Amino acid sequence: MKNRFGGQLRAALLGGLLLGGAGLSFAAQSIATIPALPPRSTPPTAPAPVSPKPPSTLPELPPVSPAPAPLPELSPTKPAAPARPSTPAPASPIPRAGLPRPTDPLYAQQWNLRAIGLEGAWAQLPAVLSPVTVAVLDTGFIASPELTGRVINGYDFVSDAARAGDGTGRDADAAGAGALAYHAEVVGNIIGAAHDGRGMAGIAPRARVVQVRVAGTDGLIDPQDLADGLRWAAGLTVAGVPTNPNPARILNLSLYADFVPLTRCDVRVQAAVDAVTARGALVIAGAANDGKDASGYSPAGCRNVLTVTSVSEAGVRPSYANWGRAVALAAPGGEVGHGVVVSSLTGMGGVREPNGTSFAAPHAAGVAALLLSVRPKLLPAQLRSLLTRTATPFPGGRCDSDPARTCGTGTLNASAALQAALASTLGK
Ligand SMILES: [Ca+2]
Repeated sequence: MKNRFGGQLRAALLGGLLLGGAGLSFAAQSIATIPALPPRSTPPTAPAPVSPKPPSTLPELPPVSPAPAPLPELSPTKPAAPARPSTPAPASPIPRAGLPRPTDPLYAQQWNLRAIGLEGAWAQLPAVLSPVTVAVLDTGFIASPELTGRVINGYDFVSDAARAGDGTGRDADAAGAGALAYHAEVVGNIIGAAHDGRGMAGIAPRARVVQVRVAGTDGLIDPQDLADGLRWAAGLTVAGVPTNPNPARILNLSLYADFVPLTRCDVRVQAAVDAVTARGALVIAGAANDGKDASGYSPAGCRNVLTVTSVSEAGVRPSYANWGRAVALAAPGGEVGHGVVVSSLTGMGGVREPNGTSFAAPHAAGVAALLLSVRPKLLPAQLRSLLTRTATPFPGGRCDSDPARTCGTGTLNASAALQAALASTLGK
């Protein structure tokens, strides 16, 4: 097993959290001395709510019951459209307002957003969007200015006080601690950073993000903490923990469970994934960064998980990115020296450029949030189908010269996925 405190520290940190090599280079930077974002040109507004109770509680799911009614079964392997034939949509009077091209200064460097056709997706959005909540199970809550008013301090599921770094085991404060605390912040920002003329642009800039802490300060994740965090995030009951008032329909896991062999999906994680899927939440996971078959990893190798690996800007698999039949599709995760540019409070100049499948998965989570914002009743299998069948084929039809090293159906295509969703009444 891994030595978390000696010479294997780096390897341990690369374990639970799906960081690429360059992702650690900023980990030890000072928090206090680096301004996050340029000053506002308008008067400052009230500080972001950081309590577990945000001002607008808009649960997307009905109140939890001990035995939630199961949703209709859908095979993940069947295309969504034939599974439930829909009648043609009547001509819609809803104006197509669209989101304009962001003016955020980092946007020009966000090649990853262009790579998934986001401008085409944003342009298709109607004026009125359904509220969407995404849970990020990761290093915990950071009050990111990119998510002001939309980021929720969820719950701290790290049960081992020695690894939690906050003096206690599980508690109601999910605040991140330690040098890796930026990881959840960055994942959340990729999903939902505001289009506000500052910092970066996010994929779903109106989505709400619930930060659920499952990683210790060592970056490692206990499988039971992960399983309980998954259930809680989707609004299911967890013994000894108050029910989540902001249940999420999309759960982003840029991690894998430690302390278990990497040979199959851990049964505890699988049971939790199945439970939240039945509840109507889609689990999206990074494939991990060992350059290996993802099928042995939890959750990447689990049933009902949309597993996402990385591609470079050229649209091919970086050597670190896991591959194989467990992988559903690819999204930009960058590579060493050419990562994903993001806002981060503790990054140099308020910016980081990490790489890894940690940063590929939230692309799919963000696009899934856009899909739910226009089709709020889409089921996990339908979301999965929309995302995978609309993916852009890899250059030459494969992500890697080795045909065994597959990366799913292609690279995430936000514009095509949204177009397909809007062309259907599924989930309306
Ligand atoms: Ca921004």
